[in-house]
Amino acid sequence: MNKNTYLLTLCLLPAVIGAVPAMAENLLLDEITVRGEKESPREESLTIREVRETPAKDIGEALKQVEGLSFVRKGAIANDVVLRGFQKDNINVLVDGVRLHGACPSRMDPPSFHYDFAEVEQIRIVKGPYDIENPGSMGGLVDVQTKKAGKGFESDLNLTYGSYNSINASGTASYGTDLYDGLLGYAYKGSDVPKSGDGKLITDIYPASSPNRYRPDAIDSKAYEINTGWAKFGLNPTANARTEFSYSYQDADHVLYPYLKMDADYDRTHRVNWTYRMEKVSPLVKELKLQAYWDRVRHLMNDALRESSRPSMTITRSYSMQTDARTNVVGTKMSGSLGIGPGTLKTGIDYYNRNWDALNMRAMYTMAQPYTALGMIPDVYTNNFGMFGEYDLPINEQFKVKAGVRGDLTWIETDKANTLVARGTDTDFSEVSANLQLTYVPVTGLEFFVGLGRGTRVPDPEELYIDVPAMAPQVTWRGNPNLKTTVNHQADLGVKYAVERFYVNASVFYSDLQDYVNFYSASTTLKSYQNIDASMWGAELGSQVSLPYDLFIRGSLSYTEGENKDGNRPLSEIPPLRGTVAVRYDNGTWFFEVAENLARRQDRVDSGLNEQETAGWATTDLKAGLQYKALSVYGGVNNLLDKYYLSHLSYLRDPFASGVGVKVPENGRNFYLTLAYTF
Ligand SMILES: [Cu+2]
Repeated sequence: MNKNTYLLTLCLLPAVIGAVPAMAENLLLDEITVRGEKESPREESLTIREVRETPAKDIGEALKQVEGLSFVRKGAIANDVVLRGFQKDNINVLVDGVRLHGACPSRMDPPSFHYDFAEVEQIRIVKGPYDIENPGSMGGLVDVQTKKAGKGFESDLNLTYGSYNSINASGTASYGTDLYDGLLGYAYKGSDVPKSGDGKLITDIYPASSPNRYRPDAIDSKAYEINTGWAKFGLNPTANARTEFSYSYQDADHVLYPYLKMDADYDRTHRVNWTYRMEKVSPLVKELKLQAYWDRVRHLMNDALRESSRPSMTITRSYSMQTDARTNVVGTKMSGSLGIGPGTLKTGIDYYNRNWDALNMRAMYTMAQPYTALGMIPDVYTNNFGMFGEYDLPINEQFKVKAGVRGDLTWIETDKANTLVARGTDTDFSEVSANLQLTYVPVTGLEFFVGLGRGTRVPDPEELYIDVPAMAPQVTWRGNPNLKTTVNHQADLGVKYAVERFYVNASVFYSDLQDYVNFYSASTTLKSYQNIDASMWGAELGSQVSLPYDLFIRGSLSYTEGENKDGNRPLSEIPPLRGTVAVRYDNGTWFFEVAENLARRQDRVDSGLNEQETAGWATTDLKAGLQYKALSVYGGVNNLLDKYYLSHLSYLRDPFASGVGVKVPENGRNFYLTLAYTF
């Protein structure tokens, strides 16, 4: 059997033996029921239980257990979500519908970096262009839903300790009555630098000659230190109305990014969200929702921890390069569900404004004026106004049709100049997105899904206006102010079979991408962005099954292929074929699980960016857990055999690549133990 058929067989195994009846009754079964019966085949979810059981350091890493999702590894934390082959602005990563962007032009702080696990209740994932409630869900949506207070007094404490002295400690306390409720939370995360399977620190990946290698005193310093605090208050003025106000502050310090040439000195994030919801307003108006939010990130990065910052004639500060970046977003949305005809019309309007400013200072940019501040992102304002409507029509017991349309107006304007654009340069976009979704249930438990969608996303301020000039032979990194909107025409086909103790979910998609924003080498000394015609296709397979004797099997398989049709070569940064199969004993009191993770080698690489092939790998994870009254204990070991391996998305394609062949390996064998106590 070759590796592909082996993977496929492993994943189908649960389906084959799923017909066997079983007896277990527990939380896992409930999750299987929810996934099997309530979720559309185009949706996935991840519960906080599943996150807590793993040693994942952030949401980006935790999501890798969902089929179709993977992440970009830049260091010990701050992993960036990849949905199928889509990443960055090709997907939306929101929290409670709030648009939160990172400040770093190198995505040191992707959206999912800015909240703690303890804030999270559940993560909802929509694959494909089927979310029309938000602008830009072109490749899909990841919406993190935060916890709210229950009735009475509740509190929980979580403490995880693991290899590399990693600590994740959090506590929440809440109190609620029928009229009002409140929740307070605090979390601390910190870790030393992890080691890969060859016993080396993940910061120790540079050749001795590289200016980007860590200084001896920094190579084994803290990998990150993050403090997060949050509060949420709710008021229910009537039985059918609720208003919520939440605030969160996060302070991340000293975060190492061996993937890049710089490290983060700090990231400081504020997030405010207010919502008002009314149900059963009238026979026509089933629901009315108002939302307003604001968030802000400040980010400072430099090379102070690297050899490149050693004092010299030109390097007169503690760094040779630094970027000071900030971004903030204000947004509002009004939406309602109306009972019109036999179906429900969901409609709304929304607006957001994002400001993004990044100043770059380099000792060596010009000899005459060292450390001149350059408008790397020239104080750009992005305004977006959108309207949407989605009609959900149940035709009969077997057929359900959903159709949605969304219109967006976007204008993006610079408030500073750089060497690429003048102050006041603006670009306008107007776009229509739409989709049609058909669900067919021929018999109970069997569901077919067909989706046709048109999703759009405008170029982001970085792709349009970024400016990092350099003197040849160094590579200049420059935006392209003439970029057009990317339009994705996608077809999805899904089938799900679910009975009480088992489900299997298979999906296939094809995506035709007009004006896909591609990063490319314009010359040997210039990297920029271009619109190209591209396509992606892929498939996912997932299943969970409950067997006799409290045994459970879970399997997943994901594949995506991307093609640059203009360049006749693969798209860059597409994850390889990947799968997991896990066997678990779980009697509701304690569990034990063995999981085997496999990835095929990725040989579809973009020669235009000098992308390199990545070898395949297999790792084994073990975990166990025990629940005793209010106390839960989880522990495990990941990468049991201490394999040295790399994810395909573990190095920067350029122009700030920290050296050819310098990749950030995955962690070697690592242990963790979590204690969770709920009052
Ligand atoms: Cu940064």
